[in-house]
Amino acid sequence: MSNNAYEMLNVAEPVDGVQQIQLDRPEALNALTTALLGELSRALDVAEANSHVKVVVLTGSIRAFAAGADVKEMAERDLVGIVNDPRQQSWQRITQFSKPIVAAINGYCLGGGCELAMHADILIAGTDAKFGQPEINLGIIPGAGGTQRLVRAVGKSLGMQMVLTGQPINAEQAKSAGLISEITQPELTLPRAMEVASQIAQKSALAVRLAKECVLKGMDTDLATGLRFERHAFTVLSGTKDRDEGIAAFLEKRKPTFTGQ
Ligand code: DAK
Repeated sequence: MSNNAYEMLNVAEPVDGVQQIQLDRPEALNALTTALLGELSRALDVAEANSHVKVVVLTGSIRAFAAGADVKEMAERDLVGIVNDPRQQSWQRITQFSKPIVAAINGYCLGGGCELAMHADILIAGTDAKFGQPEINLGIIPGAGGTQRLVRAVGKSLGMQMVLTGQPINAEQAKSAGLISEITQPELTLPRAMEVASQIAQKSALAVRLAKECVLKGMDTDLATGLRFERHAFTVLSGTKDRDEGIAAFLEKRKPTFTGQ
């Protein structure tokens, strides 16, 4: 069932802990206007507060995950407009979302679209997906992390090549570089993402949240700090009912029932 509080998103009711959010601006290949990013940010606020949502699956259409920031809208923004850019808050919201996001990507995944995909925790793409940072062709550079997250994901040489030439890579290249974790037939991308999300949704929400935080923290810091962060998180989890339940279930040879306590 879809929630029509949004004009450019299809937000499904959560099913078994998984909520699907679909970018739905087909006439512009899901180009990310300020309004679309604002709706996404609002949907994530709602998902963050909803205990029935354990994992979000973010997707677009078969033709495009998202073809970037809306160039027509960007054309209207001068220097002061960019300094006061309201999109910044939406990007911040997406960055700070504490639950896992699995992206199901088909078709064009360019510019801000590629940057949005890189905000997801797990990326699954169809054979026809194209990833790129074409901003250089517009005389600009990526503005939502493309010069930073892309290089961390695919390494310096390929990242630099993509950012400086604007040329996209295909799903095979993205997989071998480590940008995505799996490739599927286009029609199977969303079902596969839902399947992965469902597996995660069955785990302890507390452990999932801290595991996500640890992995992201580790990508941002030196090894010693990351390990210290992991140690603290591990210690915190030792005081949870879910940890007792997980271990008891293993010993009793049954499936655990996690409550998020
Ligand atoms: N913006 C607006 N409209 C777009 C669009 C976009 N990025 N991409 C496609 N469209 C629209 C097209 O204009 C066209 O609409 P009509 O002209 O028919 O009204 C419709 O979608 C279908 O597109 P095409 O006719 O072009 O379809 P094709 O299959 O021929 O080509 C394409 C598909 C994806 C190769 C092509 O549309 C294309 O090159 N699109 C632009 C891709 C691009 O340059 N993306 C990067 C945009 S810059 C920031 C955060 C983020 C950013 C910046 C700052 N801050 C927080 C500061 C991000 C910047 C960017 O992403």
